[in-house]
Amino acid sequence: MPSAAPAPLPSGLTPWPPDLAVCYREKGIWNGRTLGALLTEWARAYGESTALVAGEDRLTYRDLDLRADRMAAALAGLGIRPGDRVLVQLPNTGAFVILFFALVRLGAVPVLTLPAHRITEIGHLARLSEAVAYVIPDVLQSDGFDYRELARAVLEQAPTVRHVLVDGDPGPYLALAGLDAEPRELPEPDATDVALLLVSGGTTGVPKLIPRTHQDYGYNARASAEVCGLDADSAYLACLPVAHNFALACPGVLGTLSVGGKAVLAPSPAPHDAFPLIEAEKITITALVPPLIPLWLESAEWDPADLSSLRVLQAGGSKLPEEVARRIPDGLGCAVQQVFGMAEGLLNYTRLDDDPEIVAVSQGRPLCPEDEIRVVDGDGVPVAPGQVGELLTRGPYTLRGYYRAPEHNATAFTADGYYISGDLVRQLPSGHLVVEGRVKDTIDRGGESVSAEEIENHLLTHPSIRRAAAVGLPDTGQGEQLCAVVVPDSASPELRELRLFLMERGLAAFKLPDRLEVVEHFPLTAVGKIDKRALAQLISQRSPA
Ligand code: OOB
Repeated sequence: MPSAAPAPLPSGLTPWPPDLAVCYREKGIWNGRTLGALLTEWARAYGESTALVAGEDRLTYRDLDLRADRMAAALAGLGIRPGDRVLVQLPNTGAFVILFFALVRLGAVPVLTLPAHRITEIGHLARLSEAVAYVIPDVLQSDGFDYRELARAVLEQAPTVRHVLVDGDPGPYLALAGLDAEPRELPEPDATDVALLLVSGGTTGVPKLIPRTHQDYGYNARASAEVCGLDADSAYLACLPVAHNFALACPGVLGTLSVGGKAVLAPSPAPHDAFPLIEAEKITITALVPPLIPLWLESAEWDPADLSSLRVLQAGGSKLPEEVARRIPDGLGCAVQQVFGMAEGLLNYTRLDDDPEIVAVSQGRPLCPEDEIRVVDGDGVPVAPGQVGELLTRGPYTLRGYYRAPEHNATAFTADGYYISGDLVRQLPSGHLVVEGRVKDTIDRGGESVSAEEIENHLLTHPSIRRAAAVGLPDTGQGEQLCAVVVPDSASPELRELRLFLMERGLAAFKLPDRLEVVEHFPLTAVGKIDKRALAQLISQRSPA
């Protein structure tokens, strides 16, 4: 009989069962180090090397260590205490990294929201976390959005927020730059404590918070750095938001710092921002979400920037089409690494020495030998090897419960503590996983459930379709209509021709699209994945052609 799940601690962490905790410690996966103490160690080991480059900021390891200490002292002076939650909504700036380390040193818990979040998400997260402070930029150059206005709305909704700290012109609030005080002795948090709260990446429902402990997140960064072959000569470019797990710790900024490398922050993943940094800083590795990669491939054809330092392009966050994966080595002159990860924990990587075929078609295998995975059918029973099923997982850096979400937790985990991911996968004999879609990303058409992913893969084989999504639209007759939404390469196919094309590929008639819609761009989520919900909404506002 599986034992009942341990109850959440007052900090909101659902602990791992004692026997597994012992195992993770004995294997050295959990090593008792806090994230704040790690920065001290790195500063001792790599003192004068460049740790961080962001805009005008260039910080050595020693600078970063000192700046974090000074900010931690100032935050303590404001009355921010161990265990307090602080909402952080900063773009890719030096201030983000300094603040992150200041908070974890203090034992205060950063809630890492993304710059694209707005009042719906931030208001909810502020109330859920009962945050005592909210840290924002003034105005983002890219879109002119004024976060001080957002702060006003947040203060109305979340009475626990006592301080708004602004990187830039503070308006009526406090300037983050003013948070500077003589370093002082601060009690060190415990490595088993919650170090940070990540925001779940789902595109449906309200975001949930994921507690990550110091030592589980430290492992996440360190083991990822190892799998990516990072060392002191590595230069990582964070193009994606650093508040997202991928760019923060997979291996991201933290993994790079753990080996004495240089972390460079780009203001955006647009080639005109990223390419000059790759050239100037001799970037060796970076990470993108797949929708951005065709753009990089196109730009690399004419952009004069020298990208020859780049060794590895990590692709993750959503499925990388096989055809795009195959174009990367020639198009960008570097290897591709597929990363199938989740803020909840489990990370899968293709390895740098994997057969290129596996790298093109799979999304990697688990990072840690202690990651446990099961692929199950709708009844929770393991499927036959190689068959598609839902991925369940547990392990040393995978959550055991969302933060303050007892009702959701009752259905999001199995009785023996596996996280029910909602991802459909099949496992290759090598152990690599191929992602086949989401459990709920199906279109219910005339009583048949059609996988959106399956249709998308077929659509992408059409020579004039560059990007494709299959969405279900309400239909009184057959439940849902299957709508193919495409970004064409040049001239778009007609619906009739597309149906014929798919039929010739041997697709069953009930899987053929009822409707075809052409768009210039797909709406994207805060981190740049295709936002299916927004897409379906957009299309349902158009009248059928
Ligand atoms: C990453 O994390 P999240 O939390 O924003 O999103 C997780 C979900 C997964 O459950 C899966 O549905 C999808 O995003 N996903 C992929 C994928 N990587 C993530 N689906 C297909 N292929 C992939 N390679 O997205 C994330 C976290 C750490 C590293 C990389 C990505």
